[in-house]
Amino acid sequence: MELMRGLRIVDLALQYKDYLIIGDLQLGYEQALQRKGVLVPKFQFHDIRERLAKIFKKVKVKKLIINGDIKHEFGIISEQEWREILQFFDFCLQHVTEIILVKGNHDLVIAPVARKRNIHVVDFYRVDDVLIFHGHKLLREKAKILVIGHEHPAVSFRERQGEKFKCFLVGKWKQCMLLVMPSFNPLTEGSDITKERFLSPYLKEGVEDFSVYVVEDTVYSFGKVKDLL
Ligand SMILES: [Mn+2]
Repeated sequence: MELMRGLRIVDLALQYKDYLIIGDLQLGYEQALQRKGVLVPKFQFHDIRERLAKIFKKVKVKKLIINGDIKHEFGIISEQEWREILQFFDFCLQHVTEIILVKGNHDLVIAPVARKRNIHVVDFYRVDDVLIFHGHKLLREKAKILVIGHEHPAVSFRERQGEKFKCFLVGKWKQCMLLVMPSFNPLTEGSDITKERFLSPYLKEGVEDFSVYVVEDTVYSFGKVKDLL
C-alpha cells in the first residue's frame, strides 16, 4: 500500500526507493524465554527468514535497514543470538548489497556481531527527508518524515476477541509525518493500541488521530485510532 510517493507498506516492512526497512526482530527471544522456564519451540528465525524472502520476491531493493532491536537480550549476546544474527545477515546479503543496523534499546552490545560482517551500526539513518531511528528516546535530528519502531503496535477488535493484529500507525509529530512500524517478530503480536499505554516519547499525545493500517494477508486501512477505542 502506497502511503506517499516512493514510500509504501509491504507486509511488515516499509519500502522507500532502494531501501527496505524492518524492525524489532528480537532474535534470541526463545532462548531468553527458555531461561525463564518458558518452553517455546524455536521457529522464530525460520519464520522471519521465510517472510522476508517473500518480501524480497515482491520488491526490488538494494539496501536493508534494520530499525533497532535485532536482538532480544540487553546486556549480553546469547549463543542463539550470535548464531542467528550472523545467519540472518548472510541470508539478507544474498538479496541486498548493504545492511544498515540502526541501534535499538536492546542492542547495547551489537557491535561485535555486526563487525563480523562489516555492518555499520548507527543511531539513525537518513534517506532524503526520511529519518529512520528506533524511537525509544527523542532524537535531536529533524526530517519531514520520521520512521520509528520500538512500539510494536497491534490492534484488537471487539468482534474478534482475543485476537491481535500487527499494524502500522501514521500520524503527525510536531510538523513531521510520523510512521510507527510493527515488529517483525512472529512470536508476539505486539502491544494493543486500544488498551495499552505507549512507550515512545514520540507518542505522548495526539495518537487518537493516527491512521491505522493492519497487516494481514494484505494491508487494510482501518481509519483512525479514536474510531477503534
Ligand atoms: Mn525497542
